[in-house]
Amino acid sequence: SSNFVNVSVNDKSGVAIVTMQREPVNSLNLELITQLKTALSDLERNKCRGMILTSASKSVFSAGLDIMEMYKPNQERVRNFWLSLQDLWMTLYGCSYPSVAAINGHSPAGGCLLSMSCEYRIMLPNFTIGLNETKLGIIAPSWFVATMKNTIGFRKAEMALTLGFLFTTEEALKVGLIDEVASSKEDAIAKADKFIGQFAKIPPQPRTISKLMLRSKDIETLRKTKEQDLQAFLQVVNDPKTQKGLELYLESLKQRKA
Ligand code: CO8
Repeated sequence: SSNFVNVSVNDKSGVAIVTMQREPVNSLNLELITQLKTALSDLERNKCRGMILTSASKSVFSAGLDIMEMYKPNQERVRNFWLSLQDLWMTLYGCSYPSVAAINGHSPAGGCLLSMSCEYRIMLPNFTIGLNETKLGIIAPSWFVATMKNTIGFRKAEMALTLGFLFTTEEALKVGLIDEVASSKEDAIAKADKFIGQFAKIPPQPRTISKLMLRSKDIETLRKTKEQDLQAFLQVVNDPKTQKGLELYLESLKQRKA
């Protein structure tokens, strides 16, 4: 465990709960991203039996990428920020152990990406989830898009992405963006344990190979185009129009509160 990520492993089941705890909204800054990636890689090395990703917050799973990482960025840091996000996604999307998102709060944009990268999603009622990038005037990268397409299918992904649609828990269940609704965080963890428990009877290697047969193409695509993807991101981030847009969005987030 580290300051923004808590890892607790159940000695009996071998299942790890990875809790994001960067207040107030688990926005993904360089440190949270790096700590998550380290935690997931450590679990891989220690041959854990399953991983449940959740949040310490009562109302937000993750608010997505930390806008402050992209607003008037230091060039060296924003470069590392994006490379570490790519790395985190490749690690989570391709991990060998069963992965479940226990979505106990709002999960927009990057929060939705993390959720979709798991194998199973359980969400609490009255929250929202989706790739809302177009609504913010930005474009979700191709690997965000691929992840959504793989989760809910072409047609539904196209509608969701073009509209920048944020689904309520009920809508997400209907469209297949989540798999189950839980009444509380404890219930979500219990349901996640139950999902992971099903693999106790399945030989791990065939399980992993099957998972990767479905997922490795998109992972390899990013691995091969990491640098181009980075350059495309940097170009967008450094565009004055993007900076103006982020500034207005930050102001609107503050005003919503006042
Ligand atoms: N980054 C940085 N700070 C944030 C973020 C964020 N993503 N989200 C919220 N905050 C800040 C708020 O400004 C506020 O700060 P302060 O206390 O200083 O006023 C604090 O966190 C608490 O936020 P709220 O008061 O809004 O908390 P609520 O519990 O009322 O609401 C929500 C939580 C629903 C998560 C709400 O904060 C929200 O909607 N946040 C924005 C979510 C969002 O749209 N994220 C998109 C990020 S972009 C992304 O992930 C992918 C981009 C990929 C392509 C990039 C190409 C350029």
